[in-house]
Amino acid sequence: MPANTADTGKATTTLAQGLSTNTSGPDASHEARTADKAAVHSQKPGKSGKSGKPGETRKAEKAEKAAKLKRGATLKTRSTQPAGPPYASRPEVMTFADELAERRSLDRSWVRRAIGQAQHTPAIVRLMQPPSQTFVKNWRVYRSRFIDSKRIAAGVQFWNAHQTELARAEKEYGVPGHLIVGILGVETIYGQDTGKFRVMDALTTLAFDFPASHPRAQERSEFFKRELEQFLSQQSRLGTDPMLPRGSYAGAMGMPQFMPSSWVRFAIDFDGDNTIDLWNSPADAIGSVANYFKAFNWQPGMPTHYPVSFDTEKLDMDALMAPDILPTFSLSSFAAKGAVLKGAALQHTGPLALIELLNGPGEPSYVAGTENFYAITRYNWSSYYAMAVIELAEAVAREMKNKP
Ligand SMILES: [Ca+2]
Repeated sequence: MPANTADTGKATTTLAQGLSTNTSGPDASHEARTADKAAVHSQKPGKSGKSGKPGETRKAEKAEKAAKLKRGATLKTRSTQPAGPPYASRPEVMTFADELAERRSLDRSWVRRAIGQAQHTPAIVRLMQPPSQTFVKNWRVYRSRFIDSKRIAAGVQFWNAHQTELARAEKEYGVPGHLIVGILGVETIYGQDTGKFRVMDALTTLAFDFPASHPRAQERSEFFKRELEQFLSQQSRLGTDPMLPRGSYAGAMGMPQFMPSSWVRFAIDFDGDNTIDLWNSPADAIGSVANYFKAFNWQPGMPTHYPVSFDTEKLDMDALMAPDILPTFSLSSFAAKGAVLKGAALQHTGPLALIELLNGPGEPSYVAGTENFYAITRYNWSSYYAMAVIELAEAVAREMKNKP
């Protein structure tokens, strides 16, 4: 999900969203997605299995937890089912449809029919709920959902199968193949899980029924209205049925989980068949991710982050954390505030940010993030997401080296 801003939605995305400080994603795409949030919440006691005998409840909870972890907190078909009347019965929604048709010069009845058929989907609203007050981010838990032997093996397989396209993307866009492998692995396990919600249901539900408890409900709701508009414009242009595409609960689509606005701006045809297919063409997905990162100022050859330690005498944590993930500090100002770098980091020329990853009740983890770390957070606005992408990319690359 790229770029854009917002809650993007795939499970993964979701996850990220739950954990991130800045959520939002390629368009929200990634507000990251939220999978994590769902998974973490689902593990809280008392959240599930409220009916039935106590013993059964515990068993059911355990089974559900195991199943959720196994599938990366991905939603199953059951919860993707819409409920309630279609949006055709909501006058303000139909007014929006008329205005959209006017703005975009689309056929009014076609737009009304499309939006009118979309159905309110409670599971989507639930997934977009902000985390509870007591929710504590936990990088180790987050990481364990994305860096596992199954996803690494899938990454190796994907890399071997698409070496040519990955190398071409790197050559043309300056974006390393392993980063693209990391993104596609975290987003959808290389297309294995591209989301089961109808994009129309997701976008319409979030445009008109975004959970009011969210601190940025109004902003998010406007965001999804714009995404809905982009999606319908695109579907109209392509002459396709807007009710068919499926994606994350936030409407993120295909192998790279692009939100509609990211698709329109950054998706490319990279296999030369004159169509852009982010669901079925790994080459198009690879080229589109590379194009996305190039647009967000990926700098070829620059590391994403460096290890950092602290000089407690000089340490000014408030100052170091103030810019959050935005790279701001020169090497000398970083050092003056007590952030200690070593080795290759001392040759770095661009600005740095101190990235803090909370570990629940444990000690936080810290790294010095570069502008390329920041670029990854433009895909999904979460430092946890970015770190998971980087670590999956590195793990797959190591495995490739070990088993050529
Ligand atoms: Ca293509």
